[in-house]
Amino acid sequence: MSTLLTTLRDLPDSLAQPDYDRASLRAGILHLGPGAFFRAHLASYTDAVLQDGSTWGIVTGGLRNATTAGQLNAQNGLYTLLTRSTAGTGAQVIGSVLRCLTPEELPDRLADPMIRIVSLTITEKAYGLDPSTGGLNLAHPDIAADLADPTRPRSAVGLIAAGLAARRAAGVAPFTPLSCDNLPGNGQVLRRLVLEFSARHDPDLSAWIAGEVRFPCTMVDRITPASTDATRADARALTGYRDLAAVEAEAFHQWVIEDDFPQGRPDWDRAGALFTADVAPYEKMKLRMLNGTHSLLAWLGFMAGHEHVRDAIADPAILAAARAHLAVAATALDPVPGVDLASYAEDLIARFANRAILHRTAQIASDGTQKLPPRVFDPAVELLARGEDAATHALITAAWMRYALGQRRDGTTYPLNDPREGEIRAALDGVPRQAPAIAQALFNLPGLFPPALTGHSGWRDLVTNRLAALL
Ligand code: CS2
Repeated sequence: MSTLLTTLRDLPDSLAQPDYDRASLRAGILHLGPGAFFRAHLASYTDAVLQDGSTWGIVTGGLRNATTAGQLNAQNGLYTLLTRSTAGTGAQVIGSVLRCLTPEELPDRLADPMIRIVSLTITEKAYGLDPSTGGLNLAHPDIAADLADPTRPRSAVGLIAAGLAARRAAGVAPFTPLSCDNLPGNGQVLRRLVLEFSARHDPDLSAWIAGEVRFPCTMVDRITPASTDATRADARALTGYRDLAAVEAEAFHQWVIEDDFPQGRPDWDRAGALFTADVAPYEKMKLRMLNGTHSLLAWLGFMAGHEHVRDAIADPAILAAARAHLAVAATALDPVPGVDLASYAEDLIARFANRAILHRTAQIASDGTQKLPPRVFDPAVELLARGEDAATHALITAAWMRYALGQRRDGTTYPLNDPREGEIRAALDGVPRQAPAIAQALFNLPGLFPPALTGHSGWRDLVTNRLAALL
């Protein structure tokens, strides 16, 4: 048995594998964030359109470490995507990724005129967004470092600004940045951050970006648990090759993209993506219904001792809370073209319950300070403004507060995995383990809760009461 997936020639016939000529592909996309979600989503959509003769290849790279680069490059960019359902596990070899760049290689490659799209899956916390203003968080360590020295960017925003500056200087048309992270109005957010960043050291560049560069919004969806030894073992069993970059995902996938690509784009619609003029209704639906309920399942489930989402949702009390939240979340949405929200909610329950997907509650429970504003706080503010009680949103907030204590009922501790973990621990240090005191300490975290929530005594009381019950 070969040790690495270096060639497709000898793969078993039963395996779905690229049947296009990889040598004819040209890197037109540079993707920041080569993690599992990218490999299960954008790279898979791109792979699917390559079967139709497209030549859009991808180079990818992370801003931090080069581990994935080593793994993917040793396999020629090829990796296995496992699709898991209760009917079984399918394997497909994805061929759209040509190379994984090291962090040092990224800046020069952004200036390459062949690169026409710079896509991102970097997670919410890596944007350097201040949720209280919607603008740049100057205290974000990478943003601060890049503002001090924009020539050696560490942040995605700094890197994109540097890449656009290099293209402007060289007279090369700009690339189109494409955010694929779970932020409402992700393209608009990225645009504002890049403009604010560049305005601080080069106002002319900022004005040029404002006039020349498009930042389409997207809604991305595919449940993709972190890869484990079981992913790699199953990939090996199904393909015959040891694959260190294998990923696994559910069968469902969805991608809605604002169609605004002046330098061109792959025909991702041929692989099922929806191009539209307005992504916002889809984005809100997905963030508030899928991700909001995911967070509920993660925090309540984790505290109840459920390791995986599929087990959390099999717990009748948690299932009832999830259903209640989905029903309320649907009322705080604009109509979504072609979507029946009640069926969407039922489909979500079935996806969460998928027994073949081992999605750890601890994974989704991470980064709460980044996930709460778009998933829970924004819709709660809207509901309260309409005179409704946002009680399920209060329950999710209370579940996060319980989780933020970092300690299980039996006294064992766990890391919060949140960029504000240090601040949370400091805020709770010495606070009595009683709901009013804990809630007060967390409500006071600077810039986290919108004033419309902390100023609403009825909603604060609901959160405190739910937290008391959870304690
Ligand atoms: C999850 C998402 O980790 C999380 O917070 O809610 O990663 C979710 O699985 C994806 O957005 C599904 O498309």
